Amino acid sequence: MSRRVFIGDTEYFPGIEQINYEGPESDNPLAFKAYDPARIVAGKPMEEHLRFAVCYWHSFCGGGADPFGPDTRSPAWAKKADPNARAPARMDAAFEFFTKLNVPYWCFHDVDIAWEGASVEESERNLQAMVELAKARQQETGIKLLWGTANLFSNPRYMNGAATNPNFNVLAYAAAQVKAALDATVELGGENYVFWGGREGYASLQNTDTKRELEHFAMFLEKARDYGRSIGFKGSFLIEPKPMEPMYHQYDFDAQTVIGFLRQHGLDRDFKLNIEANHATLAGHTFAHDLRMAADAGLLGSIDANRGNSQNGWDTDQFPTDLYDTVHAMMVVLEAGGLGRGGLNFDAKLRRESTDLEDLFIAHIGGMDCFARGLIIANRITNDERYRALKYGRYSSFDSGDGKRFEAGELSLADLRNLAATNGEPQQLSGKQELIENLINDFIVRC
Ligand code: XLS
Ligand code: NI
Ligand code: NI
Repeated sequence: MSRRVFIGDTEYFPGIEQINYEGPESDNPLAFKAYDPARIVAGKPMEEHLRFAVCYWHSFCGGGADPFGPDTRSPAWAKKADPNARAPARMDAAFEFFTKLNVPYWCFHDVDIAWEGASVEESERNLQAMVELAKARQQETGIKLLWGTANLFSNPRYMNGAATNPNFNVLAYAAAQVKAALDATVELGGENYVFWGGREGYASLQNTDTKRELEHFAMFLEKARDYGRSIGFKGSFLIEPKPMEPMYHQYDFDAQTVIGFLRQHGLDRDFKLNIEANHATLAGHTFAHDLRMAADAGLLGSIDANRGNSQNGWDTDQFPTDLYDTVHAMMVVLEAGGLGRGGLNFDAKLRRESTDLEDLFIAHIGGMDCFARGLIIANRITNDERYRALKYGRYSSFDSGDGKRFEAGELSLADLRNLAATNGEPQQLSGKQELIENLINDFIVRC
């Protein structure tokens, strides 16, 4: 018996059936080669490690437009002129896609699923209507919400920022949007709520009181946290760092900047980080670096999975296909004990030139397989005795004796000086970087 894989009255991806795992030998472009949801890795099923989500904005609102030309795709769900008809059609298409792809989660901004009205009340009503439809679709399909968020960067009113806008009335308007988006997230059982500070930053230091803006930002987050908790939101609030674009400088520059900010304002009990690969690279780091900094702080919340392009310096939001990158990312995730209530959201878009309906499936399948392989390989590496000895064995001088006493805070600077004088010139210990790199490549090839 074939399972019904589309929702509502229209099939938006005709000719595409349920995507299944067919194994590494399959040459079917519409099948998983590595992502086998039920396969046990490190004691739990792959789907529980990876918790994949599809993002609504790129996949169902974007059509390929760039600053030099319009959309190149016009799928059936985007063709209806009346937003009252377009928004539900888009949602049915989205839930058909999630179901056929077999992802457990989705993510959205308020304005992706509903359209802004002429007043706060009208926008709230539009959103509520679409939340009701989304709730019904979630119940029919079993697909869940990884996170919701408010778009506080597209509307021209936010050109000077939202929570950091010099105009209080804009800040209040942003708060209205966040309140409604939090209501929507809670109504849909969302596991997290995201803040990406798109225009929370500045274009010119000359006209900006950065100190005051950052204080407003912290106060705004505090009030959002209090409201979320008051309506029963139990999940994590997440900040998604990004150093620039659209602003010349954004306050949530990178993981370490955000960690410092959260701790400074006592927000680190409720807020964690949503690390996006391409944002980390824009900040001059690797994806794994920002994951590692968040994990070390105990604040790794969730991941926006994509990749940039090393030849240019902007947020290209490509689908992740670089195995080396996903292996390193999953090493951090496994060593951190997993993503908890977070997941892997494909904040990625098709290239403008990819215009077939099936391309959206192919792109996600590639990304899911890339992370599934990354997980399998990372699990083998992180359990390998040679890897562990090379990485953790380097610190063995702190495991006993004076090193251990130092870690316990028992040695003063003068004590350290005296030990140096007694022990003499330290023996050099090789970092063995090439050996560990070779080991990782051997694991990748043998997978
Ligand atoms: C943009 C961001 C955005 C957030 C959600 O660069 O990645 O899509 O994930 O607002
Ligand atoms: Ni993102
Ligand atoms: Ni991005």
